[in-house]
Amino acid sequence: MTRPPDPAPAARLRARVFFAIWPAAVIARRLHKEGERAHGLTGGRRMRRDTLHLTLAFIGDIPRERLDALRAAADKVAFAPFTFRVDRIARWRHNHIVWAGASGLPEELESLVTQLNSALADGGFPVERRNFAAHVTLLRNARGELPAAELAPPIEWPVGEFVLVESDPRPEGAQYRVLQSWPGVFGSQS
Ligand code: 2AM
Repeated sequence: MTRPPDPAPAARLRARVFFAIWPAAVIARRLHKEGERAHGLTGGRRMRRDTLHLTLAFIGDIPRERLDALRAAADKVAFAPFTFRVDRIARWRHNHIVWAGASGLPEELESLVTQLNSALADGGFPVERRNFAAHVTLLRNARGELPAAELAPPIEWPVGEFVLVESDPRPEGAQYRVLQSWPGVFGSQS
């Protein structure tokens, strides 16, 4: 018996969603290149270049009818465009992820996450209680050791917006679809 194909994400009753910042192609290329370098040492599965991102808040699986409330929560966030300096690459032993990020959490990024979490909590959405670990996953299932290293030169990532993304998990790797973006406004408090 053949199984009917899964419905397209937009036709499903539930959506797996998260807020993120998504790099422009030129930045994604550099991040991807760093992943390639690390892969030589650690092995593992490289994330596709067009899927590289930094998650600000992971919501998870929600009824699709709640998406408007999620959008309304994001509408409350005010931030000014900023540059995120990615200057570090490392591997987490506990989950075998190789990631790129920053040695310190930039104030603007922290503010964005704090505002988002607060608006999400007000909207009745689950909020991550663990400390925010700003990272772009480059490799999964990376079993070899990778000494944490500085990126020289660092990658200067201009952040002009944040996005709401729907994830469609597939055996060959998740597919992502941007549902909406919120641009930063110069002069906004962040
Ligand atoms: P990861 O790369 O560290 O796995 C889409 O799955 C995005 O949401 C990824 O950036 C992923 O982070 C993050 N994510 C997935 N599940 C999560 C969870 N339970 N808590 C926080 N972030 C999660």
